[in-house]
Amino acid sequence: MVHLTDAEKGLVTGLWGKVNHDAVGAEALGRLLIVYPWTQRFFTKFGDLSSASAVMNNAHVKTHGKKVINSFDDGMKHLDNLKGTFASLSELHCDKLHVDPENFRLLGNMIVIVMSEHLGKEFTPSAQAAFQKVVAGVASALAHKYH
Ligand code: HNI
Repeated sequence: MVHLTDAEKGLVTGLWGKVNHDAVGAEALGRLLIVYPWTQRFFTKFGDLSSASAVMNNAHVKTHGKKVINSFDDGMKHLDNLKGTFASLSELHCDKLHVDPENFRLLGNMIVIVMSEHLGKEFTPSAQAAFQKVVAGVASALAHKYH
């Protein structure tokens, strides 16, 4: 269970409000598929993922990245109830999609990297520490219903 102080919550929601969510989602999913190529096995229907530029320009990656980040954004609005917020998605990823929950942690790290790229110096070490708690919390909420 992750716990954020009020100051950390203010920090993460403030910075989250400054980035383009759809762009962050698309870039984070794209990086996941490039850095950890075995994650491509879940997305064979996306078509050409044969090179880094093919992945980053793939329209399906962009669309799915937006979908994922919209859901992540929902979590940002419910930092005190991540488990409840992601309960049904946890069941879906376990029972229907068979996604290994380790992948949620990997994607969380990609979201942090892309946030850092978008925010530059504003993404201070304290901001990163708070944000890492959020992505860890989302990953553990998404893994919560696994059996
Ligand atoms: Ni994920 C579908 C949210 C991480 C593989 N995923 C979804 C949907 C949402 C979603 C929302 C759409 C559900 C629906 O159609 O009802 N996924 C999230 C969130 C995270 C996440 C919030 C983490 C922050 N998903 C991942 C990861 C993988 C993943 C890390 C695999 C590496 N997700 C999938 C797959 C689908 C999916 C596969 C179905 C895609 C499709 O369209 O068939």
